[in-house]
Amino acid sequence: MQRLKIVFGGPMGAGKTQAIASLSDIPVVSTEALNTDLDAHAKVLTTVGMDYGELALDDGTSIGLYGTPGQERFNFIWPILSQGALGVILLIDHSAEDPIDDLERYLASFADMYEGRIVIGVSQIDRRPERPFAIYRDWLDKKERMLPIFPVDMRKKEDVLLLVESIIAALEHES
Ligand SMILES: Nc1nc2c(ncn2[C@@H]2O[C@H](COP(=O)(O)OP(=O)(O)OP(=O)(O)O)[C@@H](O)[C@H]2O)c(=O)[nH]1
Ligand SMILES: [Mg+2]
Repeated sequence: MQRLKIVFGGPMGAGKTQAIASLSDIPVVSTEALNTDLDAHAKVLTTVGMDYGELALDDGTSIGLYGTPGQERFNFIWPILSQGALGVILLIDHSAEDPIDDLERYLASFADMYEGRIVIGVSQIDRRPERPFAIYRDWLDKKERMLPIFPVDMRKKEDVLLLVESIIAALEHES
């Protein structure tokens, strides 16, 4: 059986762990610890190693879902987890102080070490509805980065699936 891998990256609180919990067919293995960096994000738990889940597609293909820790002090883990991945889903927290700065920094890190397909999901839009979604498109256009980008809520399985399918569709298109 073919074994495929998709990685979730992005800042603290964007919803990487939640995304895998929403989509996985198996109980998720996660490495969460008490968050001691409350300045970066107020949530109680944060990933300190990785999350792992699995998704079976209709054709029997099984996809391994890997979540990275968002804190930049763990950035040495990002390239290790991204090795051999079909694609990276970069999640951005729309309600963060400066989500464009997050996009710029995390995209630079992931694009630097990973040559494959990258898809962007912007979560937490409901928590900051007055901020326009167009800021991301405008920034990507300005930087001439033609990456697919979607507004998503990681608590919704169909939204996570949309991101995964966008990576798979791109691969089918390429092959
Ligand atoms: N309101 C709202 N909450 C969301 C949305 N997407 C995810 N969440 C919630 O936001 C929180 C995100 O937390 P995590 O999934 O732990 O974030 P993470 O990206 O794994 O963070 P680190 O492991 O610390 O890097 C969870 O409680 C989710 O349920 C969204 O679109 N709107
Ligand atoms: Mg996490």
